[in-house]
Amino acid sequence: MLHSFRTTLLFVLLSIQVSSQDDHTMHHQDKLDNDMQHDSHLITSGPIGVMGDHMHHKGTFMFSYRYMKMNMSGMYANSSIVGESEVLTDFVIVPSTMSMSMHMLGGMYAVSNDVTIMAMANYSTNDMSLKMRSGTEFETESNGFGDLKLAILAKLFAKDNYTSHLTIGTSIPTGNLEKRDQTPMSENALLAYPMQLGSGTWDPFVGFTIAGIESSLIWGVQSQFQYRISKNDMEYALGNQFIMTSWLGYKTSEHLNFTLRASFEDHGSISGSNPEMNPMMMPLFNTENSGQRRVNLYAGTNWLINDGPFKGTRIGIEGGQTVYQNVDGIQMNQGFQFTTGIQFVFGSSH
Ligand SMILES: [Cu+2]
Repeated sequence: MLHSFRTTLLFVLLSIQVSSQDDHTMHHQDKLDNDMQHDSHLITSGPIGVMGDHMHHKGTFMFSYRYMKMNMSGMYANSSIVGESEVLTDFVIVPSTMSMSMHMLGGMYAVSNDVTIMAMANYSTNDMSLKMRSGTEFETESNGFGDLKLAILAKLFAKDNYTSHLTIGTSIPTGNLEKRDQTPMSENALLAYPMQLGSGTWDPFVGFTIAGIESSLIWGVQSQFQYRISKNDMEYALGNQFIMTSWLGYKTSEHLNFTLRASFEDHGSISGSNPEMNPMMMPLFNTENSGQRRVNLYAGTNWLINDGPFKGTRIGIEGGQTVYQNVDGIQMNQGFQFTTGIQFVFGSSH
């Protein structure tokens, strides 16, 4: 993981050097500003499930709202399904299903043609149904604001038909780490790690995005690495995270495109542990059952408005399915997820 992070950085540094030596590309770059950035993050619009895939023209604001939902059911041990009864021989409680839904608000503002700043906030609701060894079933829920994210997007290099940028940011620990609910054991039980709303730490991240267009085809690749500097107040740190995703899309017109996307995620294990969570009680209280690698496939579509008073508006939807997962220990089986959202652009338009 660290290796791919270094490779990305090296690639980025080399690219900066190449583009600064290549003076005659400046003309192309101006053209690209007009074609691909101004109003038109739209022209290369990737899937709505990808964050920070584009930049904006100087003075432009963008406001976005997304809704994301994800379902999990059953348990995985390493890379195969494991039955509830098997889990219940080692633990008192087994989780059966979990659903997560998230409302995300985002803002972007282009300080210059080369620098866009971005902020994101989210509110999520997590529901989990669980079963006890005795056969009793119960449910827990947590909801609230998660961690805020701030980032700077800096343009790296661009040619006639593609553009790329570096993302540097941090998440801010605004999400609650002590969500509780009523269970058969306690009036006020602390919920498992995946039900908590934040990391509890300032987590810097760095990303690289390249996206382009080739007649009716749009494409893009984005990688991001997030690092946990320290443990939180509850004496643990979530794992570092590496995500790489790439997409391919087809424009049927200037107003509509269809996309396919694959993503690879590597979430590191939790280090330390919250002393209040009894690791013998249920798998998700045990930090040995954290850390996983997943591959997801997605299909999506974007509807784009290129003129009139709502110029720059985009409505997108994307659905996906986890097709491969390899988890450390025993964890929940991730299945279907989907994201839908709308983006509005306003401000400077030359
Ligand atoms: Cu934007």
